[in-house]
Amino acid sequence: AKTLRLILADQLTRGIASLKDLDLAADVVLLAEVMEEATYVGHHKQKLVFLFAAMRAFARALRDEGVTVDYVALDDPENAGSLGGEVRRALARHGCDRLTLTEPGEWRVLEMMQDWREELDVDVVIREDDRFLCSRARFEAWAHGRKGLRMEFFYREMRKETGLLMDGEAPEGGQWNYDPDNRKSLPKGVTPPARARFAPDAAVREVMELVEARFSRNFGTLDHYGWGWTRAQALEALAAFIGEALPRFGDYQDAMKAGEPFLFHGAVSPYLNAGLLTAREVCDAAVAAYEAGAAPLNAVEGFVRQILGWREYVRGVYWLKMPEYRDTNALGAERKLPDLYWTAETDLNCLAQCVGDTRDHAYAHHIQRLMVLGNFALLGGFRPREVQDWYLLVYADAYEWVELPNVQGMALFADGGMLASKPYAASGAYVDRMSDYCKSCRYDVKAKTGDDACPFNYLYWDFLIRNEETLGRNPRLAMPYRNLSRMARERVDDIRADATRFLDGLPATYEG
Ligand code: FAD
Ligand code: DLZ
Ligand code: SF4
Repeated sequence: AKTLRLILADQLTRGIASLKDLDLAADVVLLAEVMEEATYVGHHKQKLVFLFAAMRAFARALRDEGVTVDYVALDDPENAGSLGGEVRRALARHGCDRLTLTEPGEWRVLEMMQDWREELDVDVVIREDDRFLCSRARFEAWAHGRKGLRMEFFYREMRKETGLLMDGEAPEGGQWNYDPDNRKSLPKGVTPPARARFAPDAAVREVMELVEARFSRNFGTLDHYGWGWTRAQALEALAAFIGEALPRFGDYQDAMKAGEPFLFHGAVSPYLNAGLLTAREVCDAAVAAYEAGAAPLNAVEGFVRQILGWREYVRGVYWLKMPEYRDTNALGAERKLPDLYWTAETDLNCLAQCVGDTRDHAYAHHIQRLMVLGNFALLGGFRPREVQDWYLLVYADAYEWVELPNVQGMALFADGGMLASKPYAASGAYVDRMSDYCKSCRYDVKAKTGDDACPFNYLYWDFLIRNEETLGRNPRLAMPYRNLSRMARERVDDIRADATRFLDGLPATYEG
C-alpha cells in the first residue's frame, strides 16, 4: 500500500510509531502548518516560532535521508487551514490508499482523527504513542479501583518497571524520594550556570517574520528567543544541563530569583513535548551522570521523578479523566482573569517577575507556575477555563495533556482533590522564603492588613474563609482552619474587606 504518514508539530521524533516500517520507495510523510492548530489558542510567539522552525528542520532531516516529504507552509496559498483539509489534499495529490498516524496529545485532535476513519475513503491506522514510558492502558490498570491517585505510588511502580535508579528490588540509596534534602532557597553568591541558547539562523528568521506578520497581537516577544529547533541542538541543551545544572537541581528546585527563570532547571520541556528528546533518553542521561559520580542522588532522583513520575502521571490522568476534566470547578471560582496576566503590569513584584519571564521566554519554572502564578489564580478565584487557556498558550511546552492536570489538579484544586490532597495555597511568607522578589516589592510581606500589606497574606485567609464549606474538613488543612476559628471577628471582617477591595480593583478587560 502507498501510505501517507502525518506528523504533527509535537511528533518530531524519528523513531515515532507512525514512521516505523516507512517504505522509502512508496510512502509520503506529510507535515502541515495550519491555522486551525495555530489559533485554537493564541499561542506565545516563541511557541509558534519554535514549533514551525522545528517542523521545517525535521522535514529537511527526513529529506536528507531520502524520504519523500510533503511540507505545507502556513503561507502556502493553497493551504486548507486545517489538518483534515491538508490530509485530504495530500491523499488526493499522492494517490495514497492508507493514512498512518500516531495518536495525538490532545482529546480534541483524537476526536478529529477518529472522524477521519468515517470521512476518508482510505484505511486510517492510529498507532499508540510509545514515546511515553507508561501506556494509557497501563495507567488505567494502575488507577482502576483506587480512591486517590497519588503520584508517589505510581512513580514507584514506574521505577520498578523501568529499572531506573533501582538496586535490584530496592530503590537506589535505600529511599524512593530525597525531597527532604531538596528545596533550599538560593544563597547569596550562588550564580546559575549559563544555558545552551541558540541564535536564530536564516531559516528561523524567516519563521519569525511569518509569525510577526500573522500573529502580531499574540502574547509574548521574540526578542529573547533562544530555543533550539533541531534534534542536535536539543541534545546539546540536554548535555549542557546535565553537565552544569543537574548537580544542584535538587537543592534549588524550588528557589526563585528575579531575572533568572532557568536557575538549575532542565529547560528541556519544549524539546521533550515536541519530540526532539525522548523521556527515556533524558532520564538515562541523568542516571548516567549519577553513575559516573557527576551528580548526587538527591538531584538525579528528583529530576527523574519529574519525568518518569509527574510527566507520565499527568498524561495518564488526562486521558483517564477527559473530557469532563476540563469543566471541573470544585471551588466555584468565577472571577475573570485579571489583565496583569497579559501585561505584567502590577505592583505585586512576584507576579510582575513571573509574567515577565513568561512573556520574554515562553518559560517559567515549576514553582513560578505553581506557587506564584497558580497560587494567585487559586486565591483570587479566577475561572478555571480562563486560567487553562492562559497556561495553554503562554508556554513553549504547553499542550493540553500536560497543562490541564497541572492547572485543574495542582494549581486550582478545581478537580476537588484528585491529584493533590490539599490546595497549594500559600501566603506571602512562602514567596519571601523561596525568592528575592519581596525585597524589591512595594508591598510589605510581613504586614497582614492595611494598604501596604502583601495581598497574598489577606488573600490566603480570604480563600480559606470563602471555601470553608468545601475545604474545612480537609485533614491537611486542620491547622489553618483551627487558627481561623480563633481569629477575632473584626480581623476576619478586615481580611474579607481587604481581599474584596483588592480583587475588585484589579482591571480585567482582556478577552483572552
Ligand atoms: P524541570 O524542572 O527541569 O523538570 C524536568 C522535566 O520534568 C520537565 O521538562 C517536564 O517534562 C517534567 N515535569 C516536571 N514537572 C512536571 C509536571 N508537574 N507535570 C508534567 N511534567 C513535569 N509542563 C509542561 O511540559 N507543559 C505544560 O503546559 C505545563 N503546564 C503547567 C502548568 C502549571 C499550572 C504547573 C504548576 C506546571 C505546569 N507544567 C507544565 C509542569 C512544569 O512546570 C514544567 O514541565 C517545567 O517547568 C518545565 O521546565 P523544565 O524543563 O525546566 O523542568
Ligand atoms: C501546537 C501546534 C501548532 C501551534 N501548530 C501546529 C501545526 O501547524 N501543525 C501541526 O501539525 N500541529 C501543530 N500544533 C500541534 C498540534 O496542535 C498538536 O498535535 C496537538 O496540540 C496535540 O498535542
Ligand atoms: Fe509578592 Fe507579596 Fe512578596 Fe510583593 S511582598 S513580591 S506581592 S509575595
